Amino acid sequence: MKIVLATSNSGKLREFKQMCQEEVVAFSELLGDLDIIEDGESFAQNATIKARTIYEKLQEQYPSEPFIVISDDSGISLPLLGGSPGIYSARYAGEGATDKANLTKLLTTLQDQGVTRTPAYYTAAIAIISDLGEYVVHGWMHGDAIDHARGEKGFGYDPMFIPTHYTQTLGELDDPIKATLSHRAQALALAKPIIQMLQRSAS
Ligand code: ITT
Repeated sequence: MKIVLATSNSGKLREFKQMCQEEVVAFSELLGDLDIIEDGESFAQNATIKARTIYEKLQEQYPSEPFIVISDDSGISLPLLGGSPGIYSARYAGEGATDKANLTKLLTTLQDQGVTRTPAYYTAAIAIISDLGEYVVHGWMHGDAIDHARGEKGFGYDPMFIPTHYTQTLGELDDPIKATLSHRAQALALAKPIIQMLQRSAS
């Protein structure tokens, strides 16, 4: 059974492909480009909206094929900023903002407040949908946000995030290290038994 990833984010796609043994396919390979309105009020709601939208489109276009759809809604939260950007991480610098613009805005926000380092955490909600139902799991990664970008690895806010127990940012640490720590990896570890159960139930 095909596992379809309901994401257009190339950074997430790369990490999911590295972390999943099974073949995962980006929804765009089956459905082309689609713009999904994420108007939920939590990571879980937005993850469900994305997975449901893709699952319904797949059912329309491939009615006799079974699919498992997984989505990821994620973001970074700073207690200093009341949890911002949180679910608005992708549009912190405005609708359609680039990763670079969002990163720059968060760096500038810290610099304007004279804060060089402050606690932060990433959250990921992964929604899983098949004809057997809908599931949502969460993962978190804690650390500190700093007021300048370091390193080119990862994506998004990674150059300003130092995981707990590390001295380097996720922009400096290699992908396999991030894959042992990340919010996405923690959520995926909970998602995998559900995906396996759905695969077993279908066969
Ligand atoms: P899809 O909805 O198509 O999956 P998106 O980029 O719009 O892609 P989200 O709405 O979940 O995804 O927004 C996630 C935001 O949080 C985005 O700005 C990312 O850069 C940031 N983010 C999430 N996980 C991250 C990670 O592991 N490293 C760095 N930034 C991350």
